[in-house]
Amino acid sequence: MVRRTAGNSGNAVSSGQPQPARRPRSGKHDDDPQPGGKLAAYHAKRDFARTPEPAGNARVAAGHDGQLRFVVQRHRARRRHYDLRFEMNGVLASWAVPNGPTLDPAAKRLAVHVEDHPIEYVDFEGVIPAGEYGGGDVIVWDTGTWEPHETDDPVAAVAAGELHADVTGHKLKGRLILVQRGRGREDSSQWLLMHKNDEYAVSGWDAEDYPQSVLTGRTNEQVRADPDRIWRSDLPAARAAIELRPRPVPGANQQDLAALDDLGEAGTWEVFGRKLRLTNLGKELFPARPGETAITKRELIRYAARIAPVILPYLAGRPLNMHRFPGGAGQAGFWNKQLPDHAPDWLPRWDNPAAGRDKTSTYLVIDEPAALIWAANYGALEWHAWTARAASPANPSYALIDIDPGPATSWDDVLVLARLHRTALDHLGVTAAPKLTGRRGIQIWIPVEDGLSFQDTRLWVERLSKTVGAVVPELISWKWDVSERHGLARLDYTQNVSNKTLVTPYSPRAEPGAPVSAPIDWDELDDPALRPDKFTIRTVVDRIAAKGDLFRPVLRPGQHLPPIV
Ligand SMILES: [Mn+2]
Repeated sequence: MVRRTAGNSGNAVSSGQPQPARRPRSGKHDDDPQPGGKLAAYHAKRDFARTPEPAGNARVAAGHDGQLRFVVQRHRARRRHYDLRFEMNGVLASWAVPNGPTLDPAAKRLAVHVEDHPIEYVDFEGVIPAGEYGGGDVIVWDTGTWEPHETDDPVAAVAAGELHADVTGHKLKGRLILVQRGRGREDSSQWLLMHKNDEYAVSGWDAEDYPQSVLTGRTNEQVRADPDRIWRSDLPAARAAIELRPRPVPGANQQDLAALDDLGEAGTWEVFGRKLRLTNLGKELFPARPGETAITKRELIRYAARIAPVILPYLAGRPLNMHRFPGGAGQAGFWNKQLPDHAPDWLPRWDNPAAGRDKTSTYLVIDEPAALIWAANYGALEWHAWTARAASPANPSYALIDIDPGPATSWDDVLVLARLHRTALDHLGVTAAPKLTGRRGIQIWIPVEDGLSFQDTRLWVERLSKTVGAVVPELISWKWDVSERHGLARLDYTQNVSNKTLVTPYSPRAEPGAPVSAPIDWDELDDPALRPDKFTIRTVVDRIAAKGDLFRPVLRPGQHLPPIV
């Protein structure tokens, strides 16, 4: 029924030639930095002052393993349709498919060949304003990698009117076949899209039965209601997706907070659907910074109640190590992992099946906001959740880069190291988010794909950090022993290990003024006013209201860690 594509065009490679195992991405560095050529039609239709769509003049981040990407977007414009896009020659060749792609081998779908889109569109999800071209909502309905079948010149295959694509997506798998209708006629934009009757074929399969974004789990309706991300086309693709507008911080409401203020030294507070017995509310837990007042336990609990909905995605499902300072931050603290017997029954918890005889057996898991209030009342000034989920304790969700300053390391040195990591991660095309520790350092978290071991993340971070460290050997020591480091900084890849934790974003630190481990925008590394303990429990909620939660990129689907050579 369908002819082979290779060899139909003068540019195509003969089908008799062996196929490369993996085709290197072509056009990674566009010859034309202002891509007027390939993207002229795309640019002509859009006003980038109005639409959040990517302009496509960003540096293009390297793909993973040099594999070609594809995306299918569900787009509710004047008419609902699916946009099927294949990466080739540095752009996304695109078709609009009114009824969507299918795994049904009996179906033939109309597919209208439309203008090439920029590579950055592969990750675009959001709302195009009414009145603009394509006005409506867009989700990333499916995405993954693809390989052209029996050719290594997909551009020529498209020019010849027939493309066979082996796709590996979340929803779509197997071979998609695109054939141009009425070749040689004037209207050549109409194509047919089919699925080969291969092992992935499913009769009667309908795209509309799978309405959620594979990127964020959201439906088109949810994106329309809360279009929270846009593309910053001036940033590398791996970190160009940012909050479209500040998100409300739906913590405890004014009435709840007023009730907390009205409690005396102790009392029962009803919040987030739970009744909590609070004690010693007037106690000073954090010494004052110069010119400020000390911070009481009531103020810490108030902060926990306001930040809980923001911080919950970073804590939920993860065993929590509590750094407790019952005497306040001015006195020595200790690690408390074991949930005490007196903890109320409703507190979410996890029994570690691998716990040894004298090891912690039951951990607190902050699966609901009230659990954080309980921890704060229990004297947990710092909240350190596991890198792995309780459901899969041997598999980290994040790779962690810990820029751990030594006594001789200046803040400028820390910034130099953080910027070098930024450059390296950009180069690798890896999405990551930085945060201040609230003390002296900076950490970088990288969401990783399911199934990696701690050894995988540790070795990868070691390789990355040693590569970075080699650029500035005068700043770095690799010695274990603090006394042998001569005050130099350490890039502590060994934090990538089971049951080791780094402070959770937005956790307070047990220091005067209650600084928090605040996520930052990558650009803030260039802000001369940035300090590692700049934001406190008194200021960070307003910062989130203004800038959004800058750490959300780590909640996106995990990534394959590309080889570092
Ligand atoms: Mn569209």
